[in-house]
Amino acid sequence: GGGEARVRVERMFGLMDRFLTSDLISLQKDILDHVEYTVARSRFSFDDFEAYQALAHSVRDRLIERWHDTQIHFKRKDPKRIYFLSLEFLMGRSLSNSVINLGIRDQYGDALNELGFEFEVLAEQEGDAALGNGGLARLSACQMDSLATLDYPAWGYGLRYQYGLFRQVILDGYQHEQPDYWLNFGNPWEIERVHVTYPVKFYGTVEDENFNGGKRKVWVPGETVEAVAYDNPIPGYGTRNTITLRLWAAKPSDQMDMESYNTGDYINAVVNRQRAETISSVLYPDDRSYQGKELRLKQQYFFVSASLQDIIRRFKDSHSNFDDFPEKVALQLNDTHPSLAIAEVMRVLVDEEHLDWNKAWDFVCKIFTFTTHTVLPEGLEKVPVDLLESLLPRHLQIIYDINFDYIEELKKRIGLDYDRLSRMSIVEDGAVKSIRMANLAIVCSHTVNGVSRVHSKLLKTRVFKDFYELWPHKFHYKTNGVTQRRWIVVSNPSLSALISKWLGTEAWIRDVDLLAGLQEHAANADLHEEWKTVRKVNKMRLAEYIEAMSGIKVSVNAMFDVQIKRIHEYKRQLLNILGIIHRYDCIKNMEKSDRRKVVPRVCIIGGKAAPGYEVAKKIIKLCHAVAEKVNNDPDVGDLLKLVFIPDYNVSVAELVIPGADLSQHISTAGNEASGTGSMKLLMNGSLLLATEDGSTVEIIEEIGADNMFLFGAKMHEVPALREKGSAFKVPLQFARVVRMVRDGYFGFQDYFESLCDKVEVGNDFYLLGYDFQSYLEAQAAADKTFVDQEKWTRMSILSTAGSGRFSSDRTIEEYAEKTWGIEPCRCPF
Ligand code: F55
Repeated sequence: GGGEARVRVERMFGLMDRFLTSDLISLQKDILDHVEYTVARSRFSFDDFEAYQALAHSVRDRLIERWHDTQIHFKRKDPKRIYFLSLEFLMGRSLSNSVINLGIRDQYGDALNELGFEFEVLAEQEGDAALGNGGLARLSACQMDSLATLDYPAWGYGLRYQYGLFRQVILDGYQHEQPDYWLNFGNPWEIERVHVTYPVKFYGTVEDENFNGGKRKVWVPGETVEAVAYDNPIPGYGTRNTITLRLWAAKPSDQMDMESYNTGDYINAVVNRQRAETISSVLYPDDRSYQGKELRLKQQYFFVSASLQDIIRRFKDSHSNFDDFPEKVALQLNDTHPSLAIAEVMRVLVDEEHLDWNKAWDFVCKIFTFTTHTVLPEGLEKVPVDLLESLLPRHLQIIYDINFDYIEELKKRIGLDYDRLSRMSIVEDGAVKSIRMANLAIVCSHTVNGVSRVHSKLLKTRVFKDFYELWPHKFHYKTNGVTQRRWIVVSNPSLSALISKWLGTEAWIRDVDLLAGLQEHAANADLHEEWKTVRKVNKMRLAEYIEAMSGIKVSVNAMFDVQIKRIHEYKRQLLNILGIIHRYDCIKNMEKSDRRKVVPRVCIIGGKAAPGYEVAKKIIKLCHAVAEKVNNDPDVGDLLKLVFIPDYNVSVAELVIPGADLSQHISTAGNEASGTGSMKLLMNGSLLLATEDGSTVEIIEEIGADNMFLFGAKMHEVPALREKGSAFKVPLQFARVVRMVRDGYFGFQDYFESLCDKVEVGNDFYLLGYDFQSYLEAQAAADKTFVDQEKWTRMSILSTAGSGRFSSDRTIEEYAEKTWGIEPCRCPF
């Protein structure tokens, strides 16, 4: 037996080429082999898309090798692992990011050139993986990149939606939504694990069962759906480590509908089985009015249950009992969306593994950590008890039991202050009795993190004040960050090369603090010239895209002013548009001879409105109506253009950000928990026009207020200003531009009426009127600076130089050391 096995193993090793090599010939041979055998096209006849597919498969092969080695290494070392649970990951494209992190971008470029292809052209063939809405989801993606790069033993878990975030189509200036068929053209970046499946159960009843002379609860579920794993390898940069993002897809289970086969209605039974797949069919657009929907709750539990079965199976593979569970497992809740995991861990440990309730509770309190991304109390998730009771009856009981023990403890701590007790309860006894998911997450996690310093302060003083007073030690923050691999190296290769040249090293790609080394060259004339050239080329690329998308020709000598983010009232795209109307109005009313003094602008706005968010949709329409007027006015010409970029997503961001001279982050102070777009733009040398909100407060500390254009009410002033309502005077110019919209100057008078009402004195919740004057002043300062190109360029260099703190590498290191208690586990080369 043993001898035969050895012979077999030796033969297998003899047949293996060891690892794939990445010299020119090997890459070309692999690409052509994939053209012929994977894509099944002739190697003498294939188009750009097929070339992309083959190229992607050759990269995938190289990812898989490292990924296997990493997983074996983790298994052998058995370190404490971090499991990052998130319902959203906004990965964007994978090709460029992968070859850069693998360190073979140049080799691929050369290999393709010889075959008559250009890497960049093929990279454009890839569609985005858009399994998320906005900042929260892109943050997860950046953090996965940092976890891999910093060698942490980490797994991401999420849902493999069949349809990602809707595609935005603009017709006559109105937003329409279309499904995102991202899987129709295949996905080379995932590995289907047909054998990694788990049953996930729903509905049914809870029964009492005799056990060891006593009683215990057993859940008798009514429906079973199968979760199938799809693994997405995430390569680190400058390391062999390649970690896993495991996404679950729903499939009908073998156990489903067995009886109905006997009814004779076989066809119906098979057709009905397919309904199981709806669970992972579509991503919910960030839309509060959708709270309390059964499908959403099903998605949450489906992904939580499958992930925990997987995590517990992995733990049991190398442990014979649960004693070490909290020493080996950390579970990170990305917002409240996965917080059913808390009840699920209790259920599995108590009902299935037969641990004592108190022991299980002790584990829960040691393994869960929670990060919240909102400042709005009304943004907090609530699940109606009726819904939970029907879908997950045992989980509801467990949540009630947790709440009972917790409230008893609480009474001992704070006495019988019933108002406070009811505010802090996990169960809300309102018109609709419901579960407060944030309260559940706070009670059961050992750490609650905010995403910026001011966000954390708001959590402590307002949103979660009661909890902070009870457990001050639980509350922390980790200022968000973004990965410089994607947001400089992938998306802005010429700036990347320039930075490496002036720093004399590429080490900043792993150690972003080195960017500060640019400061000493901030006044260097040679650097200025090269910096301006890089920026100009990026603007030309963006200008071409704008013309292709919208037919609008823009001048690269104009200042490119961008606001790209989800459309929300609090983010105040409306303030931007009203400012543009004011600019237009000024140009119109000027002496012709004065127009020469106007600094030309291209205003670029991009972002999606949630499908049910009427106000946001009206803002998009207003943007188009104003653009129509401004862009076709011969009095204006190149002095002002307004462009709405449709279907803003990660790959559009990669194009727009490097071409931005100025970027706007103008939320009403106290509303943006952090904001991460600002960090990407800062890294790319865009100057910021911003309010003192979320992460901008910390950006100011890094680059100094004189290197940006700040305006607006401060956070501490906002509550009083809202109360005062009409007590402050709104500038005449503001009244005038609102009036222009109201009077139909841009058409669609009736449609815009309600939008105008929203900013009328007394009704102006987001303080557009109050901030308008200082907004215009900040804009004027930006114009003035732009004329002084030397000053502008210096500020731009200092922006990049000061962006080091906003790398997700720093954020992840803080999480690892302070919150999760994990250590790097580096796979040897
Ligand atoms: C998605 C789904 C639901 Cl149900 C609720 C919210 C969201 C969502 O996309 N939130 C989101 O993106 N929040 C943002 O998170 C960023 C990362 O922390 C912050 O920078 C940003 O301030 C915050 O709005």
